Amino acid sequence: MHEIKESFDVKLAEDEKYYVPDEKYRRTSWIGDYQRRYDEFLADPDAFWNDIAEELDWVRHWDRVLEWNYPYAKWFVNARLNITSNCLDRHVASDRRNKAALIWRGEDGTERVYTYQKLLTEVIHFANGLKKVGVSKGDRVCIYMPMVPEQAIAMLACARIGAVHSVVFAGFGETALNMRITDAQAKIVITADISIRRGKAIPLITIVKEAILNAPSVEHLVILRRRREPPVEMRPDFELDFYELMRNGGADCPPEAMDAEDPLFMLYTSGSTGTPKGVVHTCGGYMVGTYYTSKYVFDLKENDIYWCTADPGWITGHSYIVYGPLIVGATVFISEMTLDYPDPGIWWRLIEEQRINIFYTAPTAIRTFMKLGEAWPEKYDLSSLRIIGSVGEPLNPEAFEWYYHVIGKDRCPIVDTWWQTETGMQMITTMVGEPMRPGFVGKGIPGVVADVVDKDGASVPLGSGGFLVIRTPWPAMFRTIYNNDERYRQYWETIPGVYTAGDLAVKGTDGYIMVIGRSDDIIIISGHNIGTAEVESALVSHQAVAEAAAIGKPDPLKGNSIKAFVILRVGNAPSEKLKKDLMYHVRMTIGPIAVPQEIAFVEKLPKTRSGKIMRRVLKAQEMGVDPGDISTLEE
Ligand code: 6R9
Repeated sequence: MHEIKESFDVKLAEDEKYYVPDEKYRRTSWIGDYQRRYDEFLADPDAFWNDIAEELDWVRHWDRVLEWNYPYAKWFVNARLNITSNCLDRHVASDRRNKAALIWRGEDGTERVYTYQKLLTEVIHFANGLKKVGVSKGDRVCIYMPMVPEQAIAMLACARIGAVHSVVFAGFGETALNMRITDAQAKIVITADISIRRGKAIPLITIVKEAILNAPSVEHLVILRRRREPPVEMRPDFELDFYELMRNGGADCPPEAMDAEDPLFMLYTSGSTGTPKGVVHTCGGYMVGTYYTSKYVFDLKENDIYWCTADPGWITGHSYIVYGPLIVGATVFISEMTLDYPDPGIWWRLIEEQRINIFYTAPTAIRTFMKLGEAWPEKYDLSSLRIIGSVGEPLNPEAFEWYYHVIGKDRCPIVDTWWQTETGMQMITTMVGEPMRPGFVGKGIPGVVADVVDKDGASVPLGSGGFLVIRTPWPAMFRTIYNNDERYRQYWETIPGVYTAGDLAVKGTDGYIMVIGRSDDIIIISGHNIGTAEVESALVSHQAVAEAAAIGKPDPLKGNSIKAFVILRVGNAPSEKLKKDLMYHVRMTIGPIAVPQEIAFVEKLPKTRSGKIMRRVLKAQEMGVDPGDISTLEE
């Protein structure tokens, strides 16, 4: 998997800058005293997870919390449960029955509100509809839908009957979709006729039809018909209307009693090389892990309105739009809106209108807003915000500062959460109430033993860099890679005994962890290792720069040299002088070794659809070679 290089020295400018949140955060948060909770966990991990799991509904209690047979874990051994009982029935049986579970805002301004009762009713009907067309426990169902409530309903309906969903982000093209359908041997594909982006209808159905041409496992297409005039035509028997299927499903669908270790879903994640991997998550541990983190990391309280801007097509949407927040019983806002349509104020307007309390987004969005200027957020009242979160990429100090001051108004704690598709749940962050340090994600949450190690697995001393690992199993960990257990084991065998995340990190002198980037995103110049993200962070800290990507280019003398691609902030023009300024700026920030030899000013950077810069595409372009698998590329 990840090629492990020698450990590296980092010359961090360790400025001791912290932001200390108001004392009330610690006093009122679910987590309370982080260190005390962490010590409780360390003293007895099984008891720690046991107590969290006890807060949920189970059909059968577990015999043991954990059976760890390295690298294979069984969590909540022999327990039985259904995650939708905890997302829905549990609340419907309580005071939350009439509470809004989902509030959805479409691009055209349409708003739909689902109470917990309404959501349960629709999930049950759709689940019965799926049963009627032959879907049963263990069958794989591919969901390829835009960001509409029906996407969550389809996921939950699968979970209700024990079918394994494989959600594919609706921005993927036909080859990527076909590969995911055939690898999973999906029996049903649930889709929509169109998705709507920036006021335009994008025909999803034509992509699906191409994608299933060579996918003999597919028995039916279920189509959500959004376009009324004229409605898309259906091929009899093979194609089924989403709402017709729902109407024909009965009103009674007892939740399937799943073994805690039965698969709940699979989700493909792009390896930086090679084919995408079908990451498999199971019912029990994933439920406990996403419940615990939703409640404690976001500090969700009964009356909060929570907005995560991710698409459910990514793990962030699975864990922190659909499952986690619903298990907690929260009100989740979902919006189909792109961040700058109809104008770049739209997200802030939605926060004002909806009185959002907890907001979770990605650094790439934050940097885009930085580029667009403060005037947009300043037009709106953001005073409802209590906690703001980040995920997906390193939140560089400049983006942290901007987010903290301009959006959080120096008041809201930032939870910068490090985790992965494979981890299923948030793993490292600065818990609400703890001092925050720009550039550093923080520490392992209670329940997670995170560390930075050298290539032999020895802990690096405070103040040095190495590989980010997790030392002990956690409930929401993935259990395998679908049809490729060898690839699962590689994660645990790259550095024996621990889970190697594939990220490079630095352990600060205070134990806080800074994630530098993927370990494959490292450039070795004259024997010195430089993380692309370090160079990028330095560039972005210059007032003229909005975004930057750095790559290594082979150099006969130095091994590699750095080329940087830079997007300027509005109001700055490319010039030779600015190039020199930027080079000087990197020299002063990191040192001469990290100075890009070349800088190119660009309008756009190639990104994955989840917002991660695809440096490998830039590199291939630069070298004039084939970029390999680009199915995850944005446009
Ligand atoms: C949740 C998600 C995982 C990779 C991960 C790392 C990067 C995610 C981060 C972060 C720095 C953070 N990453 N969160 N890097 N700080 N807070 O994004 O999952 O799509 O599987 O990506 O994303 O490189 O290894 P996934």
